[in-house]
Amino acid sequence: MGLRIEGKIARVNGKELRYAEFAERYLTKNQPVVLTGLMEGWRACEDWVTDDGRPNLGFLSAHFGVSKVTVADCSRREFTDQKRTEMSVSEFMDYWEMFSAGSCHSKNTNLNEDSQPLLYLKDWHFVKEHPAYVAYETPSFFRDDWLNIYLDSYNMHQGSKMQRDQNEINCSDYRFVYMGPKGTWTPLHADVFRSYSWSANVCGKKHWYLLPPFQSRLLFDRNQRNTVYNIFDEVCENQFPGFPQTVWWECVQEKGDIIFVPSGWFHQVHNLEDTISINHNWFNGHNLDFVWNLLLSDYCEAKNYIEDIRDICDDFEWLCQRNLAANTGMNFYDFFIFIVRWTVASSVLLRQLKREESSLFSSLTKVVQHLVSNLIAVYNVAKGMESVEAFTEDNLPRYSGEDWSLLCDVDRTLGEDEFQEFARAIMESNGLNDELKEQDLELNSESFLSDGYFSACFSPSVLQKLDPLCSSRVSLCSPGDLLRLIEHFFLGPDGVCSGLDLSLFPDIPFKS
Ligand SMILES: O=C(O)CCC(=O)C(=O)O
Ligand SMILES: [Fe+2]
Repeated sequence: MGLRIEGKIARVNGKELRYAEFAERYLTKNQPVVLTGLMEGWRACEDWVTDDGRPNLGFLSAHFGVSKVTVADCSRREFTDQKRTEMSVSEFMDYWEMFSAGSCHSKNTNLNEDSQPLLYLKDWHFVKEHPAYVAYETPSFFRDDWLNIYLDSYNMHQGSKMQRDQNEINCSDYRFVYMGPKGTWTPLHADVFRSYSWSANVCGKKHWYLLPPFQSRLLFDRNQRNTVYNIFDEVCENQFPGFPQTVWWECVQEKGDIIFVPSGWFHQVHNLEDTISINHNWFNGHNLDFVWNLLLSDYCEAKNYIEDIRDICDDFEWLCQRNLAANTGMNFYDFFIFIVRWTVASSVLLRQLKREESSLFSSLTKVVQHLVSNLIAVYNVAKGMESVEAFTEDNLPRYSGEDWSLLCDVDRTLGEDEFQEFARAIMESNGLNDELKEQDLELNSESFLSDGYFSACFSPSVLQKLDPLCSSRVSLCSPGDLLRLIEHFFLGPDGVCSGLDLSLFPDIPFKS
C-alpha cells in the first residue's frame, strides 16, 4: 500500500520574510516551511561544489581529510538506526569516488547482509572541528538557539558522572554536516530532544516525508516501544496497527533551499542525488515545553524499565536520571541547570538595560520583549516541573556527589568565565548589540560580576523566601525557587521587569 500524502510544505522567499512573521507562522504554530534565498555567499557553496554542481570530493579530502567522522551504512539496520562506523573524511571520499565510478555495482537498498554498503557521512561536528573555516552563516531565523549557544560555553552534563569522552564528542554541539551519494537516506525519526531542525542543501536534492506530531502515536508498535523504521518497507500491520492511518507531508528540497523541521514531527529523508547538507538542531522559548515533555515521558519509561530493582537500589532516583542522560542526552538536573542559567542571563541583561536607563528598556524594544518572553517560557516549563519527585529535598542532595546548591548558586554562576561568554553570545544572537549600537550604548558585561547583582537587588525577605537557610546568597535549587524568582521579577517592586508595560504579553502566566 502506498503512502498517503496530503500535505505540501510551503516555499517562501526568506529574503522577503521578517523574523516576527517567521516566529508567528512557523515557530509558534510548529509548522514546516522551505525557505529560499538564504544561502548566498556561503563559502561551503563555493568550495564544496564543483562547477557542474556536484560535491567537490577532492577539495573536501584535501582540506578536511584527516577528520574522523561517523558514517552510517544505509543498507544495514542496527536496532532502531543504521549501522554506524568511524572513518576519516579522506577514506569516505575515496569510497564515494569509487561508488560513483560504479565499482560498487549493486546499488541495492534492501536490507540484507550480502548487499554492498551504502555509506552516508552523518553528524559531522564541522563547526566545532573547524571554527576558523567559516563555511556558512546561520540565517537570522535560526539564531535564537538556546541549545548551541549554551553548549558553546557549558557542558550539558554538569557535575555528573557521565563519561567525559562520550560527553565531549557527541554532545559538544548540534551543528552538523551530512554528505552522501544518491540513494543514501535517513530512517524515520523525530529529532533529538524534540528540538527544531533546519537543513540547508549545499548541493544535491532531498525528498522529505514528514508526519505532524498529533499522528506520532500511529507509528508505534503494539508495545508502545519502537516506531516504524522505514516507511517504504512492507510495514507489518499486526505489529504497527496505526500505520495505515498515517497521512504525510512531503517536499523535494533543491540546492539552495533550507527546510525548517518543527518540533516532534517524525521524518524520513532520501537523497535523490549526491548531496551535501548543513543542519542544526535547536530549541528556544517557543519549543522548550517539547523538550521538557520528552524528558518527562522518557523518564517515566526509564523508571518503569527498572522498577523491579527499586528495592535493592541504594539510589533509585539517581539510577533513573543516569539512564535518562544516557538514552535521551540529558536528564532533569542537566535541564534544570540549563534553564537556571538562561533565566539568570536573561534577567542580568534586562537589569543592565534598565540600569543604563536606555530607552531600549522602557520602550520594550524587540530585544527587551525577547528577554521577557524567555522568562515567561521558562516560568511555564518550571511550573510543570514543580511536582516532580526528582526535585524533592530528599533527592536533590544525592545528585552526583557534587554539591547541588553550589551548582545552583547564582553568585557563583555570575562569577564564572563561562557565564560571561554565555551572556555575550546571547546578546549577539538576539541582535542586542545592534540595537545598542544604534543608541550609542554599550553594555558592560564585567559589571555583571562586580555589583553582586542578585544579592543587591533583592530585599532580605525575598532572599529568605528563595533560600531559607542562607539569607545572603541566592541559590536556585528547585523549580519552585525558579518560579518564585521569576514571579518576583514581574511582580516585585524591585523586580527586573518592574516598570515595564506588560500588556504586550497577553499570556503572562501570573497576575499582578
Ligand atoms: O538529511 C538527512 O538525511 C536527515 C536530516 C534530518 O533528519 C534533520 O535535519 O533533522
Ligand atoms: Fe532529523
